Amino acid sequence: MARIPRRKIHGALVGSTVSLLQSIERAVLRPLVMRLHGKIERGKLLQYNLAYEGSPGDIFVVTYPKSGTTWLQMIVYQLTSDGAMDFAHIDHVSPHLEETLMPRGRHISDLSGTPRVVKSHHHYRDIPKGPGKYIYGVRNGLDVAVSYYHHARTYFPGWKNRPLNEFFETFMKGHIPYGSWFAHVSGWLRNEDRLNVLIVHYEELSADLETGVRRIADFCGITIDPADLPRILERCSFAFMREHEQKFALEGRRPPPPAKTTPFIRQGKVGGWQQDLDPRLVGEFQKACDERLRGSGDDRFRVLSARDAWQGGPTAPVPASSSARELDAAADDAPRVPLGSAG
Ligand code: PPS
Repeated sequence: MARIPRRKIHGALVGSTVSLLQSIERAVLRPLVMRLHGKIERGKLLQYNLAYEGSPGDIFVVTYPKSGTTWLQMIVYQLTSDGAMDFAHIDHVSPHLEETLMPRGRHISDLSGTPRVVKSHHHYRDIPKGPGKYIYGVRNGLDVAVSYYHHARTYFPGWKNRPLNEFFETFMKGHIPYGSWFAHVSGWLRNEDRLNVLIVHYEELSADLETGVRRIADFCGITIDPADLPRILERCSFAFMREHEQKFALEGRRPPPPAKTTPFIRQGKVGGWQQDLDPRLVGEFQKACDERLRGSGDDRFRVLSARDAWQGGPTAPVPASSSARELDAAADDAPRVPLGSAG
């Protein structure tokens, strides 16, 4: 029988040890490190939130990304000031909690403006809680997904030339900054801690900006001087905000992305998804909507899905079925990556 050279045996042993160690790294160490990282991040968040001494005057503008956050920031700014456009970026008048304040160790109590207005994309469980006012903006999930895709193409490394279908699947899995849209929306609409939340639909603002603005003003305890109304409506219009794009786009507060193909104030349409998404994906989304958002049998989630159009009327908090709650808790563990670093 021919002898196998020792070098070969040695080589084979080293090879299999390396691949065993790689498998252990992939299957055990990496997930462990990620989980540990997640726990540290949660600890930091908890610490930050515990330091928050809420004030009834505080206003939080909260959304899942691409749901009309900037529009709401502009509405609140126009309502709470003389509306001058002398700010360099909207972030200077209502800073982004997790991208501008937290990383610099700045607290809401460090803000000097009155009222203190903060933007956040936090899930319900992560938001600093207090007696302030929380304006939660929601938008039909299909329009959110398409808008997020354009955002990803511009701001996320590696997405410039990837197709919408691929992004949509990633969106459905919640493997993007801020995780699952379904978990985000249902957590906020459920409002289990009974925060002072006003739900504002993107579709509602789009159908009748004046009524939407008045509803937000009422919620914030602001009386609109009739002389100011034309200015507020004009400055919150799509055309005006597009004209001042640099005061709203992400690159207003960081270097411009190399792959900017689409304006930040992009299209501003309701139902734009109908031109872009193929029916199979819409079907998947609708099924998930039925399971995750309508699990309670409550129709107030309807406007967010593919089938239904905006019917008008305010949205009240919604109880969820226990299965919807479990799904949300699982999705809530999605990595929290800043929208800016990834996009
Ligand atoms: S971000 O990056 O999460 O803060 O983005 P966000 O501001 O939430 O959402 C961006 C979308 O909002 C649209 N937008 C408007 N629509 C109508 N009227 C006005 N005034 C307005 N301002 C912003 C913006 O165009 C993005 O939607 P899409 O569908 O991409 O156009």
